[in-house]
Amino acid sequence: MSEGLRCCGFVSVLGATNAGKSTLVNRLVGVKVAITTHKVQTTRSAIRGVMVRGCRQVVLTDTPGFFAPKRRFDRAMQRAAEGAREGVDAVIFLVDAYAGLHEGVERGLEKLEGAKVPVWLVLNKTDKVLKKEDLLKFSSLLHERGNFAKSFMVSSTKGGGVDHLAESLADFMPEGEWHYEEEVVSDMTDRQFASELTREKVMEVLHDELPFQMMVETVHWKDKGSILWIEQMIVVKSGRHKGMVLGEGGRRIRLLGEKSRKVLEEVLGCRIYLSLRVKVRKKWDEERINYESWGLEYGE
Ligand SMILES: Nc1nc2c(ncn2[C@@H]2O[C@H](COP(=O)(O)OP(=O)(O)O)[C@@H](O)[C@H]2O)c(=O)[nH]1
Ligand SMILES: [Mg+2]
Repeated sequence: MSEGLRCCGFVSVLGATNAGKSTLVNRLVGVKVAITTHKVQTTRSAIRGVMVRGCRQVVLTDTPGFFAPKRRFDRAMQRAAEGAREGVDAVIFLVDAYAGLHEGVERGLEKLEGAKVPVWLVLNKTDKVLKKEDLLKFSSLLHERGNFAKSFMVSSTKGGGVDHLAESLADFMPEGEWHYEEEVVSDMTDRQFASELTREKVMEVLHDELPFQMMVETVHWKDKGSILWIEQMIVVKSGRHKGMVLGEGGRRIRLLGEKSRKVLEEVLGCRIYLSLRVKVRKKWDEERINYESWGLEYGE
C-alpha cells in the first residue's frame, strides 16, 4: 500500500452504446472486468471497476449505453444508465469520435443536460480518425451542445491518452477512505463474471440477432482443489436459437466452451473444467428474478 493521504471517489462512464465504455473501463482498471464486443447493448447492468493510482482509488461505473428502449428489458437497462448520473463525483461522457454525432450521442447530451456533477467529455477511438483537425472540430461542436468541465481524447484499445485521463481522474478524487479493499477490481463475483464471459463468447461467435435474446446462468460452481468445476446454462428463446448455439453435432457449443474457458483460466488464474448446456425458456426476459440478479429494476 502506498503511503499518503487516502482519496476515493466515484465516476460513471456514460455514452451511446458501442462508444467503447467497457473497453475504457477495462483499460483504466488494468484488467478485464466488463465484457466488450462490436455489438450494441453488450453491457446490461451497471458494473463497477476499481482503479487505483498510488493512494487514490477511483470507482468507475460502466453502464449500458443510451439507446431508444423498446422492450421491458431495454427500459430496465436505460434506467440503470440514467441512475448512474447521480451520487458520483464526476461523469465521463464517452463519444466515439469516428462515428460522430448520431442518435445515441444526442440522447446522451439530452440526458446530461443540467447534470449536477461535472461532466468530462472524452472522445474515444481517436486511432480511427486520421486528421487531428477533424477531432478538434468535433470536440468544439460537442462543446457547443453540452456543458463539459474538461475534455480528453483517447484510444481505449491502443491506450493513447488514457494515462493522462487516469491521472486527471485520480487527482480529482476527494479525500476519503477507500470504498473497496486494495485488491478488489470489480463488484462482480467470479461467478457473475464467468456468466458474462460466456455471453461475450456467444455474442462473438453468433453474428445475428441472437445475442440480445440470450442469457447465461452459472448453475454449478465448485472448487475441487486442483480444478475449478463450472457448469453453465445458455438460455435462449426458441428451438431455432438452441440449434444455432449447439451447431452441427454440438461443434459450436464446444468451441464456445473452449473460448470461454481459456479466458477464464487466464483471469481467475487456475485450471477450469467448463461445461456448457443450452435450453429454451421463451420468456426469460420477462422473469423478475433475472432482473434482480443483475441489479436491474423490473419496472412496469
Ligand atoms: N478502433 C477502436 N475501437 C475501439 C476503441 N474503443 C473501443 N473500441 C471497439 O468498439 C467496440 C465497442 O466497445 P465496447 O467497449 O463494448 O462499447 P460499449 O458498448 O460502449 O461498452 C468494440 O469492438 C471495441 O473493441 C478505440 O479506442 N479504438
Ligand atoms: Mg459496454
